[in-house]
Amino acid sequence: MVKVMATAMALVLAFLLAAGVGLSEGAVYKVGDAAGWTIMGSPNYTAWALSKKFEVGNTILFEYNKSFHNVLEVSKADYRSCNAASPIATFATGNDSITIKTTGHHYFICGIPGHCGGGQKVDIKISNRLCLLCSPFHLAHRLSFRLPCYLRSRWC
Ligand SMILES: [Cu+2]
Repeated sequence: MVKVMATAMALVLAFLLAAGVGLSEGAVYKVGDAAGWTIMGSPNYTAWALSKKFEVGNTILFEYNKSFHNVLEVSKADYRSCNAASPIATFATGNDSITIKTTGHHYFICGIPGHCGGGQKVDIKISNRLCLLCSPFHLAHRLSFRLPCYLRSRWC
């Protein structure tokens, strides 16, 4: 009987973990939230990005008026200098979903002259999921504890 109970609990735990991973992997983050991807009102995309905990498999959604903006994935140097001349990738539909497949920084700017300089740029940073120190916190985060999130952001 004890063994049956243990097996049942293991199954429940496995299910919770799988559900947590699934939710995390499929998460969609709309850049700028309600404001979207714009220069109107000078949204602070740095603060926006810092308020999220991105993970591999997450989707970043850029919504904007394609007559006025676009999305360029660029190198770190081009992100810093707002150089739109040599993008890694270009998106221009006005409704671009970009799934982040690797850890590290992913830099995006608007390629319309003056917009990146005006703040229309965002750095999507994804911590290394294999960080040993943080693994227990990742797990806890999936189970919706808030404090470990804070610890994780400090250490990874
Ligand atoms: Cu723009």
